[in-house]
Amino acid sequence: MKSKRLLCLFLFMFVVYSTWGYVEAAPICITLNTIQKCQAGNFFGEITQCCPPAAYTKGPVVDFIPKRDRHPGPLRVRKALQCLSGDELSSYSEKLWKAYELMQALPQDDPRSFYQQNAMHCAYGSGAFVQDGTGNLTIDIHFNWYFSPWHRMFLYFHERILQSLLDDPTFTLHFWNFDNSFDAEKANRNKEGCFRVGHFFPELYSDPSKSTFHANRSVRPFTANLPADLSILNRSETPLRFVSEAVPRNKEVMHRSMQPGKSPLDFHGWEFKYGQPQNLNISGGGSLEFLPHNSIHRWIGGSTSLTTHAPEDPIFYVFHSNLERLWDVWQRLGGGRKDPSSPDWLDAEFLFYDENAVLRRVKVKDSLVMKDFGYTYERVFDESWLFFDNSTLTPVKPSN
Ligand SMILES: *[C@@H]1O[C@H](CO)[C@@H](O)[C@H](O)[C@H]1NC(C)=O
Ligand SMILES: *[C@@H]1O[C@H](CO)[C@@H](O)[C@H](O)[C@H]1NC(C)=O
Ligand SMILES: *[C@@H]1O[C@H](CO)[C@@H](O)[C@H](O)[C@H]1NC(C)=O
Ligand SMILES: *[C@@H]1O[C@H](CO)[C@@H](O)[C@H](O)[C@H]1NC(C)=O
Ligand SMILES: *[C@@H]1O[C@H](CO)[C@@H](O)[C@H](O)[C@H]1NC(C)=O
Ligand SMILES: [Cu+2]
Repeated sequence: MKSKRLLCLFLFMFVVYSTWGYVEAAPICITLNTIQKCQAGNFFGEITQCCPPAAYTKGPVVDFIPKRDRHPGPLRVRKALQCLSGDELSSYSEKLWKAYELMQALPQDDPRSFYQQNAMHCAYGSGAFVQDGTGNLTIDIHFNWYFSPWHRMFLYFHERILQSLLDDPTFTLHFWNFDNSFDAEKANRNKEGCFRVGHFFPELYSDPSKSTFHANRSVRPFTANLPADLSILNRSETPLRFVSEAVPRNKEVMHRSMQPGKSPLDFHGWEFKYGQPQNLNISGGGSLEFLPHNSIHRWIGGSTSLTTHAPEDPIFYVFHSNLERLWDVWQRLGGGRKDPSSPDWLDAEFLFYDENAVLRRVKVKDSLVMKDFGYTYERVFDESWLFFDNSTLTPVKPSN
């Protein structure tokens, strides 16, 4: 444990006292120094100003080890939004809307504010952070293998802040099960879980009078009976696609994205190590990031299609919770699916603000097991795409 921690410290000292050209490959480490040297970002020509508020960059930095530091108690269950109903739906809606109202009401320069949630994602995603000691090598958590671990941690701290605002450590961010295009309710009536189609935009995020609403979306999420389109990224035109057309394509995309791949990088994305320039090639994203994730961003459209603004829409947090769920599903599917074993990935460190506005350091290697964070997901119908036969573009009847 200690020696790994030293890696990032050593790296920083080495870099400061010698020429960085000699540095061997090493993980990306965000330190207090990185945060303090935050600069204007540049995302494909958009100049961003999204550095953390200066008053909160003095430290301390406190290690966060999910298994040790999560709220005690039983695992919370993140549920599929399309199956919430009755009393559970009404009490959950009230809490959710209240939580975002409170977060949106925090001052802009409070790192826990809704404004700063977007800013943090923007800083990490638009080259505002420079690799310590390199002068001009910037950092990104998209288009590379940090995508899944970073977004899991980001959501986790977002959820802790919502819990703290509600003064309810059991509050749970649910998920948009956009990947389930198959209504399996009848066949699974007596089973525990959610088997309803999940590909329509969640209603909890569609009410203009509520804090989870965001007007800056394309027409698609506002169009009745229009399923999310997981292959929209791969077309130059973006016509509306109705159920019969989108469903087989979505299943095919999911089936393909969740394959073991030839190496873990096919799922996780290109390597990105200390000393390398930030990659802005979208092909660097792994199979989960590249198609389903990028397509959902584009399908919702408006500010969600812009990396530097996407978390301004509360829907961001619930479609990303489904993506990090899918990482867990992928790990458990086996069949050669294995996370990278390179220390350049495992020893990477990121900083986030917790519910007390304290900087917390989490390592990639501590983020690999979802349950360590204290939650799990409701069982849903992944068989929707799992048994898809891509040679015929038709679904195979799932065996239940
Ligand atoms: C970054 O810094 C290196 C080394 O100082 C220099 O050679 C390179 O031109 C710089 N690149 C940019 C884009 O400024
Ligand atoms: C994009 O679509 C083309 C034509 O439909 C297909 O050949 C190609 O494999 C697709 N690429 C991806 C990444 O889905
Ligand atoms: C992005 O990467 C892909 C795959 O390696 C490559 O074919 C493509 O030319 C790259 N695009 C740019 C703009 O560099
Ligand atoms: C949507 O948000 C983006 C990013 O903030 C902004 O550039 C754009 O003007 C907004 N569009 C509308 C219609 O408000
Ligand atoms: C079907 O999936 C397999 C395994 O991922 C892949 O090798 C093959 O190219 C896919 N076929 C089509 C038509 O996409
Ligand atoms: Cu992101």
